[in-house]
Amino acid sequence: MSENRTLVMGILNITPDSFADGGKHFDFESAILRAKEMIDEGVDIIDVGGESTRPGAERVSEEEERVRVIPVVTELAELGVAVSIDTMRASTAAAAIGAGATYVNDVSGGLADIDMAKVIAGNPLVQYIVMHWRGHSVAMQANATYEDVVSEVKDELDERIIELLKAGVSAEQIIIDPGIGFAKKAEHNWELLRNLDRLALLGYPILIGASRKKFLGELLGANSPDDREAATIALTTNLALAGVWGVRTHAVKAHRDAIAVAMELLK
Ligand code: PMM
Repeated sequence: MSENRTLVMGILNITPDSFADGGKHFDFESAILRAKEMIDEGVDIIDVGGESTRPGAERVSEEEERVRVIPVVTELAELGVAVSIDTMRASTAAAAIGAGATYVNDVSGGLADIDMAKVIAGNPLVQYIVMHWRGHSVAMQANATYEDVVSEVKDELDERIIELLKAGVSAEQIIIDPGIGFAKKAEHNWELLRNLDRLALLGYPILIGASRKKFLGELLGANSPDDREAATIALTTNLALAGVWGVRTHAVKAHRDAIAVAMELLK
């Protein structure tokens, strides 16, 4: 899939309330239309989510989540694009894998559902994105306290990895993500982004989800997520230069272009 470049994971939120694209692709037809646009723009993986994780968001029921995501996962897998399911629930992950998803993106890194590790271990061809997390959305900003954010995120991810390996997940399945904006203040996000080489010492590929997030708005005075796109592209260029495995973004073409520039600079 890649020529050893950073991959673009395109965001497809089937939710009424995600911060940047909530409500835009809430019905099946508009979700598929948006996915096809992303495929035309060169997306590597489409990340389908049915539950908003923005700070303060309420959880959706298991049934509602499945009704939102499974038909979309099925259709996208049939179109031949790599599909990731963004879920904290083992049952949703299992259903999505059955429908053709080959990545499970779990913002809780397995902490929200103890059965998740079993599902991942039982599907050795599936890759598992283990994000750093300190509790559900309603409570998460209260947990944004660190002495040394880079060491703590690294150690907490390491604990998750040890548990996953014990449960039978293989090292080749694991991708790590520091969880930009999840129980983190702007200064924590920047500190992590400045020190990805320290997270890389864990020995796993790194995914970064910074697209249009609030810390970029705080830097620029940009309240609207759309006004944070240029800053997101600047970040992608640098992340590609730093050799991250993937970026999770709303726009696709601009990020493929930024990565192409970075690859040329690295030659
Ligand atoms: N951020 C969001 C949702 N899912 N998954 C990973 N792996 N990393 C992230 O940073 C991440 C995520 C929240 O953003 P959204 O509301 O735009 O989906």
